[in-house]
Amino acid sequence: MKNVMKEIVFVGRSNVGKSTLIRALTGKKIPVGKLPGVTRKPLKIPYQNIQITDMPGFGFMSGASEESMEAIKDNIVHYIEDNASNIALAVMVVNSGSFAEIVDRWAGRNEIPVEVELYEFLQELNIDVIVAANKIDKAGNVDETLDGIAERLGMMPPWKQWLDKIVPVSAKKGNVRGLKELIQKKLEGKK
Ligand SMILES: Nc1nc2c(ncn2[C@@H]2O[C@H](COP(=O)(O)OP(=O)(O)O)[C@@H](O)[C@H]2O)c(=O)[nH]1
Ligand SMILES: [Mg+2]
Repeated sequence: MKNVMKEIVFVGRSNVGKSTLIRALTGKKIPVGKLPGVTRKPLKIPYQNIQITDMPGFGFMSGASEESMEAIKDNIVHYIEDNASNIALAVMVVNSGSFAEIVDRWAGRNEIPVEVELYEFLQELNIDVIVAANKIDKAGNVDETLDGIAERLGMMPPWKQWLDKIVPVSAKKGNVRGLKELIQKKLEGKK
């Protein structure tokens, strides 16, 4: 075995709460942005015997050009490709309240949204992905919201069939136990 720290990458659109979530999971004070796009480079956070990587957020950012948004996406893809052998797990963070709407808007233009593309890309690389449905504190009907997310990622509802793939969280309220347990379980399984 190579003597390098295994890595968990956190990916997601800007402002979905990646940094807040990593802070809630690890207790480490990492920069949390008032403005989207605070995390521009992969930020490496050592945690226990693993490295957590806070990836730059992709998608729309006020003040960013189309090219720089594309460049961020390319950076993420290259980073993941280059480090695939070391990546034990990916956590894709989504904003529960807007995920379905964003996917549908893109689908209406016959386009694939970045997060769906990334989700498929991770699967192709055989990287295990957990979808962290964040800001669930703001969702009206929790089950309906989670069904909508699962469905748009190709997982047939009800979402409860996919408890090892999708987990509701509220990073802001510190409600992240389900995710913590799932991460632990997946890492154990990989030993
Ligand atoms: N209501 C709610 N707000 C959240 C939650 N998690 C993060 N936020 C807020 O979302 C904003 C973006 O969070 P941040 O962690 O910087 O997002 P990032 O760009 O994905 O790293 C901040 O104002 C957070 O306080 C959550 O679970 N619920
Ligand atoms: Mg961030």
